[in-house]
Amino acid sequence: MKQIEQIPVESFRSTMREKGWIYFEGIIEDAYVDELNNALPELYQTRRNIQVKNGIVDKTEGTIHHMLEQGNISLDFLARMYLDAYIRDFLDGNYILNSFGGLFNLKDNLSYTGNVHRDVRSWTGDLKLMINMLVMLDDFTLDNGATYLLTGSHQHPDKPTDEEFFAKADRAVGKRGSIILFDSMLWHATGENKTGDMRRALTLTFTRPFLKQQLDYPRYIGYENINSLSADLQQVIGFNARVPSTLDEWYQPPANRMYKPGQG
Ligand SMILES: O=C(O)CCC(=O)C(=O)O
Repeated sequence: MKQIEQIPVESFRSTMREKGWIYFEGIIEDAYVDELNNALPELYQTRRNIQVKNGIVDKTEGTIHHMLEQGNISLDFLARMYLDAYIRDFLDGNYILNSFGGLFNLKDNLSYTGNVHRDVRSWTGDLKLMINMLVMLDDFTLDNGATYLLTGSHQHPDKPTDEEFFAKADRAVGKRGSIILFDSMLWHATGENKTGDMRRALTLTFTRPFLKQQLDYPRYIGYENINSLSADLQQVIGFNARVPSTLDEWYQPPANRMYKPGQG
């Protein structure tokens, strides 16, 4: 498990409490960023074909949803458990993947992520349910659409007006290979890309294990593949927090249960 501890957990905790977001520079080595970038076009095309087939085309160009599947780089990415100690601290223990996406922020072509939004729909105050991981696969600049983050907005239930948001929000300017973690209650938006080059990112969310995932990742990966996955991967994909669907699955000793101990 790779782990770069560059910020003491106590500082992480206070920054998340006060600002709601934190920047970790230089987490992913350059060659691996290249590997991720090289893998994205094929994943995008598969998903774009379905978006188009099903008429999901309004403001979706450049968006890649649910990259996690057997046989591509996403499982390897997840297995690296980047910033695990911080996510674990924020969510108070074991956590699972809620979504694993990617984004080509294209020139003059903002996707729906350019709308001011937050990624958890319920405001739960000090009880933290979800954290976002934004992985910079290119340098993020003011010109190519560095994310807008409204510092401190995770402390307030109400949505700011667009006017207030864009006047006050900070910009997530940073280096390729860096990661921003932010409280999913923080209001944010992708910035417009005015350059000729894509601004690529991975966008993941993690939750406490009892929250419903955006896609049933254990089923998508396949229950039959569980033994090919490390204990960390089984946990983070959600194999320890499944919902039984038959009485036989329900009546099991703890070690074989679909919903294991330690999942909240
Ligand atoms: O790509 C970005 O700048 C922000 C992505 C985003 O809005 C999200 O992950 O919810």
